[in-house]
Amino acid sequence: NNEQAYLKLLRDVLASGTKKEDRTGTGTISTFGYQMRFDLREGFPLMTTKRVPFRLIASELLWFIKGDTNIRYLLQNNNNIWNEWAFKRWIESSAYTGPDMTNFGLRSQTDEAFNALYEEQMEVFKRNVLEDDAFASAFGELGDVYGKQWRQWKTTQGETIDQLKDVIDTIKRNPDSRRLIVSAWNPEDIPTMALPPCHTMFQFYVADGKLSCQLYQRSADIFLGIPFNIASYALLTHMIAHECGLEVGEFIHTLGDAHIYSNHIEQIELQLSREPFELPRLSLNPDKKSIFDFEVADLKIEGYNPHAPIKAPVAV
Ligand code: DHF
Ligand code: TMP
Repeated sequence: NNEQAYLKLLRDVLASGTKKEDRTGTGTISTFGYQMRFDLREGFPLMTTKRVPFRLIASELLWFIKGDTNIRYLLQNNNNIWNEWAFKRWIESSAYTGPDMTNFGLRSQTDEAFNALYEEQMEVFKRNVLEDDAFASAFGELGDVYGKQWRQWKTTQGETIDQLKDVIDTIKRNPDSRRLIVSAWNPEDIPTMALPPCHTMFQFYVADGKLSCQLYQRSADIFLGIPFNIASYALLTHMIAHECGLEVGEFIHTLGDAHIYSNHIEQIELQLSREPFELPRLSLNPDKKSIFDFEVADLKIEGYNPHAPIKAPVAV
């Protein structure tokens, strides 16, 4: 089934990846250029060989669709996946006066006393983003990341382009178009971003009444990021097909630097020792017609009975 494409990626990179150092200082095994195809009619590609939290994928995607770039909304949805990157900006700002948090990502993995201090600072940070409006607008921000580029790409004329709305309108009016593209990669804005976009640009394709989507991802954390990215774009494709009255086709995932972090290898061996179960199904609230009206409760996954979660440290 669909999950085999991902398990093959794990096996291929383990078997034939090259050792490569990286920005985070963790170390990786990496390959360049890789493609997976997921037939969305076969089931929803939420991996079953470890539990992947769909709720976090749904709230992150709705956050992109809202055009939001502040982690406050994620925190309000009990979603902590972007905290480290906002926190990094906070501790590097001149307003931060707490204990030294330099290189917290790596240090918290090896130094227990430091980790306790870090967790305490992170709790304070989260509380401030949730409760203090001024703090949230200054330090909950990730910069001009996905939501901004999808919904409000700024032009040289001082106007904005709603790429997401435009692409949906074009799918409805001119489904044969070969220009159904949304780009998050905006070179001018990269310096403002806490992390330059990993899922860089995506294209839609309509044939035989089915909507397909291909994503170009420049950098891929195969164990932690990729299962989220696959489910997120599968969900987006379903939502847009729903609005446009189309069936779903394929999700095609094209990777640039596809890497396994050196501290994820045991976890991957455990995952590869497991047999996949049947994939779940997605159910979208039929009363919501536009993707801009969906809320978390309108997106439901049914029949998901995965293996246990597998924890791994995220490279910051
Ligand atoms: N940096 C790196 N090094 N890898 C990433 O995948 C990544 N992803 C980002 C931001 N920066 C990144 C945004 N997406 C997790 C998943 C996706 C994600 C960030 C983090 C993650 O840690 N997933 C855990 C569960 C987390 C939870 O339950 O809160 C997992 O086990 O899948
Ligand atoms: P980089 O900017 O140095 O490439 O680091 C980004 C890391 O985050 C890299 O390991 C890829 C990973 N990543 C994903 O795999 N998926 C995502 O959606 C995001 C935001 C990051």
